[in-house]
Amino acid sequence: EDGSELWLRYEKLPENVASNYQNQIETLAILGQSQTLNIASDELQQAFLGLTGCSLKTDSKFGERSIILSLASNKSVSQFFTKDELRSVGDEGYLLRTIPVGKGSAILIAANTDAGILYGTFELIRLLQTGQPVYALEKIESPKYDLRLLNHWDNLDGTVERGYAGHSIWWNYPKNDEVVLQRYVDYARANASVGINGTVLNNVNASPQVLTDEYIRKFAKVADVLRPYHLKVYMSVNFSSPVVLDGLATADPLNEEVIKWWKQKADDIYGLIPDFGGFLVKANSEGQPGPQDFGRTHADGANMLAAALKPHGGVVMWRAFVYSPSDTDRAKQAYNEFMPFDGQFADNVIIQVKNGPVDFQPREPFSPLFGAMQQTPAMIEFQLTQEYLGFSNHLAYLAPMQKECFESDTWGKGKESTVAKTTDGSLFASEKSAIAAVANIGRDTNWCGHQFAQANWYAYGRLAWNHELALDELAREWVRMTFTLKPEFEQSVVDIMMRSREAVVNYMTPLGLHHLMGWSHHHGPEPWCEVPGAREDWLPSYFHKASEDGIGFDRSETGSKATEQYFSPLKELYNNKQTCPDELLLWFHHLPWDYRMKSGKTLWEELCYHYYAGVEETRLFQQKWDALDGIIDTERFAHVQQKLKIQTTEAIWWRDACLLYFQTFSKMPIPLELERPIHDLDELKKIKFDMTHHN
Ligand code: BDP
Repeated sequence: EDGSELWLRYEKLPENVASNYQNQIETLAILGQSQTLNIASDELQQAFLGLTGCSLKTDSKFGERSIILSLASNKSVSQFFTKDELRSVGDEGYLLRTIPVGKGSAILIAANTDAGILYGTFELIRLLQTGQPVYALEKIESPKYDLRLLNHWDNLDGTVERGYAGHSIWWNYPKNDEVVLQRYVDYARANASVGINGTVLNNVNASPQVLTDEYIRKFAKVADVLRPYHLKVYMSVNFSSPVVLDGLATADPLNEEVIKWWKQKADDIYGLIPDFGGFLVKANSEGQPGPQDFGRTHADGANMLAAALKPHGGVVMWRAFVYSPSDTDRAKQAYNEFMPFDGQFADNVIIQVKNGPVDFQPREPFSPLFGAMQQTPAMIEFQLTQEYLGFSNHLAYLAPMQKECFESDTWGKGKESTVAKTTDGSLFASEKSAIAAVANIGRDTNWCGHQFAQANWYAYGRLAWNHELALDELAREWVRMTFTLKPEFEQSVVDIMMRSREAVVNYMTPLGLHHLMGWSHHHGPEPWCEVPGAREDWLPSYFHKASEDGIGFDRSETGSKATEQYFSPLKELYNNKQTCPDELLLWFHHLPWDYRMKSGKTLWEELCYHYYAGVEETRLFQQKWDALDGIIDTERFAHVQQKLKIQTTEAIWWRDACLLYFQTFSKMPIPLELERPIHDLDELKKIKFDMTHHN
C-alpha cells in the first residue's frame, strides 16, 4: 500500500455489503459507443469486481438488475425522465435513478453527454465504495461551476514552484513512455472521479518557451490522453512571449504586430488541440511582464488575448494577484487595481482572485473583490499545495478553509451574497463560471507527499462540483474510499481532519496574524526575519507590526482603511475592534498587549492560549492515530505516524518561536499553567531551513 491508487482502490468490501450489491446488480448495459463510454464501463467493471469479487456481465440491452449507461437521447430510456430534468442536468450533469424494469428494477445513469455519464458512473462507484444503499437511487446532479480547474505550478525543467511532492509529472519526466502514460491516465481518472474538468500544465510564472512548437506539441500529447476523461488542458503564458520568442520590438497589447502574433499562436494551438481551454496569465505581478510595461491596462492586456482565443471558444483567466512595494497595504491592492476596470473586460475573460487579499495564509478574510466586481466574472483561486501550511508534512484538511470562503457573505447585493454565489453565476450573470486550485501533485508515489494531502485534491474537486456539500461527509467519503469502512477508524480520522486546519491556524498564525513564515521558502516561523534591502511587504514585520505598544495590522479607519473595501455591514463589523471576530482581530487591528479580549483574558494571554492549543491538537492527532494501529495497512499507518511526529515537533517550534519573539515586546509572562517553552529564542533564530530536502 503505497498510496498510489488514491481514493480509487476498489478493495473488497465487507462480505455482507458485497453480497448485497451482488444480489442487486448483475449486468452492465451500455447503450452507445464512444471512448468515454468505454472508460466509464471499464471503470465500473473494475470497481465492481474489486469491491464485490464478482464481475459484471456486459450487454447492449438492459433488464432487471442492470446498470444502464446511456445518453438521454437513446429512445429506450427516454420514458424514465422528463425534458425538464434533462435540461436541468445540462452538459455535464447526470440522472442517476432506480427505474422499474420487468418485475424488478435497474439503475439508470443517463446524461446529455458522455461526460455526464462518466461523472454519473463515478458517483455510483462512490456509493458502492462507501457502502451506501443503491436500491432507491434518485439523483439529479449538475456542477455549480462550469470550469473546475487545477493549476500546476510546474516549470519546464521539471521543478515545481511550491511543490512538496516531488518533481513535475508533466515536464522533464525521464521515465519510460508507458509509465508516464499510465500516470496521466490515473491522473485523469482521479480528476474525472471528482468532477475536475480542466488543468493548467505549467507555472503561472510562465516560461515563454511553452509557446514554441515543441511545447505546444507536448501539450497536445497530454491533451489527447486527458480528453476522453473530459479534462481540458490550459496554458500559463508569459506576456512578453512575442518579444522573447520572435524578436518583436514590443509586447504592447495594442500593437498590430503583437495582436497578429497572439492570434497566430492561438490558431496554431487550436490546430493541434481543438478543445484547448485557454490561457492563464500572471501579469505585472512579482516581476512578471504585463501590459502596464507599455502604459496599458489589465483590461487592454486581457482583452487582446481574449480576442485571439474567442473564435475558438477559449477563455483568458487573468490573475488579480498584484501588489507593489510602494503601497501602504498589500491587502488593498488587487481591489484598487481591478475595480476601475470592472465591466471593461471581454466576455471570455475571467478574473482569477486568490481566496484572501494577501496570499494563501492559513486564515484570511475573503478578498473584497468578491461581491464588488459585479460586471466581470471573478473566479476563486485556492491553494492545495501547502506553501504556508507546513508543506507536505502537516496534516491539514483544507476543505473547511474553502467552505469558510464560499460561505462568507460579501453583502455585494445585500444579505446572502456569499462568495460562492458571487462566483458561481447565480448572482452575477457570466458566460462561464470558474474556480481553480493550485495543485499539490508531483511525482511522489502517493502523488501528494502526505497521504492526507490527497484529501485536499479530492475535496476540492467535490466542492467545485457542489460547494454546498458537507465537509464532514466529504471527509467521511474520502476516508472510506481511501482506507476502510471500519467505523472506529472513520470516526477518529474524520475528527482529526475536521480539527486540523484550525490547529494549524492556532500554532502558526492565530487571531488574524499572518505571514510570519520564513523568508522566501515560507517554511517554519520567522517573525523576526530581516533581510537587508528586501521588499518591506515580503517581511513578517510588515504584517505583524509587533512593538512594545502592541501587535497587529491596523486596517481600520484609523489605519490603512482596507475595511472600506468591504460592503456594509461588514465594513463596520471589521472596523470596530469590539465586533471584529477574534479570528480576524489582528488582521484588522493593532492592539495593546493588555487589550481585554471577549474571553476576559488579555490579548497576550489569549495569544499564548491559542498557540498552546494548536500544539495540544497535534498531540491529540498523534494519540488518536496511534490508537488505530492494526486497523489499516502498516505502510500507510507508519507514513502518517511519522508525518504527525514532524507536525508536532514543528508546531512546538512555531509556538515557541512566535511567543518568545513576541514576548520581547509584550514583556509579559507565559501563563504559569501552560507548560514552559522548550527552546530559546536565540537558538531558534539560528535554524536555517534547507529547501533541498523538500523537492
Ligand atoms: C505566492 C508564491 C509564489 C507564487 C505567487 C503567485 O510564494 O511562488 O508565484 O504566490 O501566486 O504565494 O503568483
